[in-house]
Amino acid sequence: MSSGGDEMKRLRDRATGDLLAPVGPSGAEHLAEGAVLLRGFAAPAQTILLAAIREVVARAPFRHMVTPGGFRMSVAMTNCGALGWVTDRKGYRYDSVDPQNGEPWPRMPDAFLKLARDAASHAGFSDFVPDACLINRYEPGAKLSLHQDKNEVDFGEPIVSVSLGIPAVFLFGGLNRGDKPIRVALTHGDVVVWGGPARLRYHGVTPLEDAQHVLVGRYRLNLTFRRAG
Ligand code: MD3
Ligand code: FE
Repeated sequence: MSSGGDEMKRLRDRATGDLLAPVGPSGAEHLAEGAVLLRGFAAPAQTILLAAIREVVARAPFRHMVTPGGFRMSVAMTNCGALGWVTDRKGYRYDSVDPQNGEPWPRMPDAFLKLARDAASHAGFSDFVPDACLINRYEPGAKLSLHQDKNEVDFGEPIVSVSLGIPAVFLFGGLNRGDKPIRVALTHGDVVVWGGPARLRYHGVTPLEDAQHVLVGRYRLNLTFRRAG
């Protein structure tokens, strides 16, 4: 058992990337039915994950997509894996090619696949094989409005999310847009598995506070692993 003070210190050290602080996994937290938070689960793989993100981004650069309503998203996005999530004036969809260059998305790095599968199995989903990884990049002020993820074919499959870099406040709502969301602080290394009855809940991210992370700089990176097709 750790006191509340210890937990506050641990969160603060991880938020700033304090290399001398303990950053490893620290047990599963049950957020809601179907939603499991694995604090620090991705921290042991941080170096290889960040290198792999660089390689993906070299081939498929971050871009600010435009919603069907014509709004430029404040979050910059790219994808890897067989399918990638895209939005434009025509709508939202998964596509096997990057519309920016007409080429297939970069393949999913082995370290991504392993992390996603390990996290899903910790949360009770033993055969999760994602075919899509959406990579979101937030800078201070960027936000993601409340939405549902409904473009995937099988809602029985979970989504695994990995947070890296500066902290964010995640909004976790209900099955109706008007349901009051709970707020969850997500910081470097945190992994959440969203399955079962949590899979279709509304969620979003409040505008990011300005901060620095020693490895990632003034950004938050979020990986979401999905079985899209
Ligand atoms: C809860 N990304 O890319 S990850 C998204 O932090 C997205 O970048 C956010 O929402 C981010 O679609 C949140 C956490 C997340 C992802 C998918 C979910 C939570 C979810 C699907 C259902 C319920
Ligand atoms: Fe989402």
